[in-house]
Amino acid sequence: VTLRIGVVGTGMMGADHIRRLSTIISGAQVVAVSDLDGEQAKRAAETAGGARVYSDGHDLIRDDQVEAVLIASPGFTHAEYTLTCLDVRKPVLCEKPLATTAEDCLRVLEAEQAAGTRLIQVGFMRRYDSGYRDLKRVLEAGEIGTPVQVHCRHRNASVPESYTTDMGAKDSVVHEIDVTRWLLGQEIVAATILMPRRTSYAHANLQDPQFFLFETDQGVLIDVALFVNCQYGYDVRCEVVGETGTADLPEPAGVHVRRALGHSVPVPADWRDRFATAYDTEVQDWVDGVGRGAITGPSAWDGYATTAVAETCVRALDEGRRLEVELIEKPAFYR
Ligand code: ISE
Repeated sequence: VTLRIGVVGTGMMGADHIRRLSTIISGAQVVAVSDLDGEQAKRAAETAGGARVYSDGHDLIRDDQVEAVLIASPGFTHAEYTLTCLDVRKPVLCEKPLATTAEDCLRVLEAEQAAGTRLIQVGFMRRYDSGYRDLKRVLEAGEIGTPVQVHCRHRNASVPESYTTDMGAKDSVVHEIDVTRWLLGQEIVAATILMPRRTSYAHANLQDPQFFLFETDQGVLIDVALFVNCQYGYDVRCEVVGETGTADLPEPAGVHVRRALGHSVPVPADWRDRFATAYDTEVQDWVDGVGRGAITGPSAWDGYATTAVAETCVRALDEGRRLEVELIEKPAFYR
């Protein structure tokens, strides 16, 4: 059986997912795409071998031919599209964020609970990366004892003019927020943000780098050094310090070249490259889960908790102080 999928948004991530669904994923077919940019949508439909083209994502979601929806439009549109999916009870893989405010996430949580069954998976692909999975296995096997600290680095070669200071938390560090919650099985309860010396390579509206300090409900300290104009490539690192040892996220595989008294390894260009296999595994897992009627990936609760932390970061940045994260009690539905 083939799952008929509609893809909302044909920009960078949408186009990448359409390519993936059409060439790598088994048991899926892209039957419809939508985008405000009609020309771009048409090109995307061609790469999918001739899908229907919509200008309005809500119309695509309501199309009877569409059985499941992948949302890859800009973040501020996610909540409304997800709510429409819930309205017509279609399973959805929503790229992060689930919504840009915690309040909107809560509307989605309520609608999903009212639907009575899990229909939403949020696109936190790092949970599908083999390196993060190995790291989680090491922690769960107790190999380094109880974790006490996590040190993360998140670096992008550069970002466009449209990337503003608040996106550091909302667009980039959300990945560390989600993946450390998942690695530790703990919620983040407080955030402090520091603004170190600004790089001369950042555009005028952007504070870069930024330094995040998180505290979990069990007192683990997580630091994330974000630097989105590092110039040299896409670099994500994570070290967990336990009571009896440490564990590092493995570096991506690549050919080590030693020549002319030097030694080099390639650095990925961006996240599509670094996490390509993770995205493939994520989307296949979602397609298989929908087929079985059991979605098991990152839930709407994870979408809510990460957005709530990211939102707290933005306020902590504005107010220049440590702030606690206010989370609702986790509904039984998500336990
Ligand atoms: C981007 O939006 C992503 O989702 C990437 O995974 C992240 O690493 C990057 O920093 C973000 O800008």
